[in-house]
Amino acid sequence: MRALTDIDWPTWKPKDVATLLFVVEGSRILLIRKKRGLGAGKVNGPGGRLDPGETPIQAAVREIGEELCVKPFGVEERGELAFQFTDGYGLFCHVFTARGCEGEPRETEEAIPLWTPLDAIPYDEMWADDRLWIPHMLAGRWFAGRFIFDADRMVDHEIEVGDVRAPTPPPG
Ligand code: 6U4
Repeated sequence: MRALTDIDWPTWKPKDVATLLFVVEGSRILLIRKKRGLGAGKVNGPGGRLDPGETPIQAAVREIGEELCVKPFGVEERGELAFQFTDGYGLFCHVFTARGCEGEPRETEEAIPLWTPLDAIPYDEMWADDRLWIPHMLAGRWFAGRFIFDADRMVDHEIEVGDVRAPTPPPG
């Protein structure tokens, strides 16, 4: 499959469900340099796959705790992303923001913290889709994206943007 139209989205099931959580505090955003896992070496938000029995928000809070040793507050879900890879792997991702975090972010085995000015987000070092939806997230809009990736090359995409959450439930 090479295009969004090759997929029957109403019956699409991801292999994994994951999270991203961006602490946005004043004019800065907390990013990470990811040291291992999917996207190792890239700049991204803290996050990872859900453990069995976890809700997405529980997973998002746990992951940023494990990766950066901080506890976020004012966490809200802001969007959702569906990634289908051409090798067959599929990942659904819940995206959250937080108003702040308790503790000073620390480097761990998984990630290096990067407090980044909002006007200097290093999109060239991030997944190709991030530049398409992070600006909507920062503007307070709800977004829902679908993407086809061939390894780390984005080969097709679509993004719906709105003021409120779309009524369709996420898969998984
Ligand atoms: P391990 O190493 O088993 O702990 P885990 O942290 O569970 O892994 P990981 O990091 O391997 O999961 O992969 C999931 C993460 O990758 C999620 O936080 C979402 C992120 N991710 C994957 N594709 C992405 C993409 N195209 N754009 C993006 N984040 C992506 O912004």
